[in-house]
Amino acid sequence: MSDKDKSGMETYVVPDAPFRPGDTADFGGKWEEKPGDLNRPDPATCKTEDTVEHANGLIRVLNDDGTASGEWNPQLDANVLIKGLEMMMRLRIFDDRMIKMQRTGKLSFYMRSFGEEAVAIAQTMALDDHDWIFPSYRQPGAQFVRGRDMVSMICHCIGNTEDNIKGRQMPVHYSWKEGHFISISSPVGTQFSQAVGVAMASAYKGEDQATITWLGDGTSAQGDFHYGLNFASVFKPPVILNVVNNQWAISTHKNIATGGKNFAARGLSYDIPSLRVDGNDFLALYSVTKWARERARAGLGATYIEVYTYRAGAHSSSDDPSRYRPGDEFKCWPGGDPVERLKEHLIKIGAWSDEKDQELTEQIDSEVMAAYKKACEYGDLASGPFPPASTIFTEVYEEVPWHLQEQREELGK
Ligand SMILES: Cc1ncc(C[n+]2csc(CCOP(=O)(O)OP(=O)(O)O)c2C)c(N)n1
Ligand SMILES: [Mg+2]
Repeated sequence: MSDKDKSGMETYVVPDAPFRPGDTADFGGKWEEKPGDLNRPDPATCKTEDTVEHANGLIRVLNDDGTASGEWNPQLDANVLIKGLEMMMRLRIFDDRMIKMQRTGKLSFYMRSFGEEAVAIAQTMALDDHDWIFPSYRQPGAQFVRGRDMVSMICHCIGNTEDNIKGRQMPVHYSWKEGHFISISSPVGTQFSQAVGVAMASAYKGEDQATITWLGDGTSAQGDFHYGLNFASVFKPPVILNVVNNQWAISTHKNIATGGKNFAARGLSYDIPSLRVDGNDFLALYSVTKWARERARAGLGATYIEVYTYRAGAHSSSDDPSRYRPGDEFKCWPGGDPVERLKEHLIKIGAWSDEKDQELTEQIDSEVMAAYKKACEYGDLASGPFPPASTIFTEVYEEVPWHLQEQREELGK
C-alpha cells in the first residue's frame, strides 16, 4: 500500500487492522462463498493450475443452515462426527481449566485453541495414525485424536515430577514421541522446514508416511515459511503445509503479514497445489486434508493450505486483546463457532440433541476435573514438588560432555 506525502512523493503506509477498540466490527455478514462453488479435483491428477480458484476462493461444506453439501462433502459417518465434536468439546473445557490453573498460580503460562478447535482435530482425524505431526502451540488438539492421556498433558503444562519432558519446555510446548507429535518450538516457524525434511526422508525410504505441519499468519512472514515451501516445491515430498490464518499474531493484524491477495495464493507461485478452506467448518477441514493425504500417498508431493479462521481468545495468558481489537469481534466472525456449527449439523441430521450435548459436557467436565486433581498430586507451580535439579543434566547427551559433568559436580547433584 502506498500514499503520497505533502511533497507529492510516494510514502509507505503500514497496513493496519480494519477495527480497533471502540470501532464496531463488521465483516460483512455471512461468507459470500458457498459450499458447491468449488469442484473437488481428482487428487491423483490435479496440477497446481487446477487449484487457482481454490486458492482464491473458500472451500466449504457446511451451509449457513447447518446442512452439508458440495463435492467436498466427505460423507462421514455420524459416529465419526460425534467423535470429532466430543474432542473439540474436550479441548475447549480442558483449555478453560488450564486457564483457571494459570490464574490461580498452579501453572505459569497457557495458550488456548479457542475458536480454532476444529483445525488440529479434523485435520489429524483425516490422517493415518503413524503420520508425523509438526505442530505449533495452537494444535494440542491433535493429541486428543491420537489418544494422549490428559493427566500427562497437564503434568507437562505444570512442569511437575511427572512431566514427560521434565520442565525442558514451556507449558503447552508439548512433545509426545508415542503419538508422532514432534516437540513444539518456541521460536515460531522452525517446524515448516523440519516437516519438509522428514517428509523427504519418508519418500527416500519409500514409506507411506505423510507429514503435516502448521504455522500462523504472522509466522508466515518469516524466512522459515519460504524455505519450507521452496524445498517442498523442488523435492515434492509427502507433506501437508498449513498456514492457520486466525487474523492475528498477538496484537499485529494479518494485514501486515499477507503481502498479497491472501495466504493461499502464495503457494501457487511455488507450483504447489494450494487450497483455502473455512477453518471453522469441521467437514471441509477433514475433506481437504484427506485430499492432501491422497496426493501424498500417490507420490504427488506437497499440498499447501490456508486455514481461514479466527482466534477467539487472547493470544496467551499474558495477553489482553481488549487493548487492540473490539471485544465482540469474534461474535461477528462469519465463520461462526466451529463447535456450535458441528453440533448444529449433527442435530440437523438427527444424530445429536441438546440433551445429549448437555450430558456429554457434564461428563467431560468431570473427566477434566479428575485429571486436573490427579496431575496436581504430582506437584504444581505454587507448592511443588518439582523435578530434581539433577534432571538438568540428563537425557540430552548419550555421553555427558566433560563441562556439563563438571557443572553437575559443582551443583552437588
Ligand atoms: C522467531 C520468533 N519471533 C517472535 C516470537 C514471539 N511470538 C510468539 S507467538 C507470536 C505471534 C505468532 O502469530 P501467528 O503466527 O499468527 O500465530 P498465532 O499465535 O496467531 O497462532 C510471536 C510474535 C517467537 N516466539 N519466535
Ligand atoms: Mg495468527
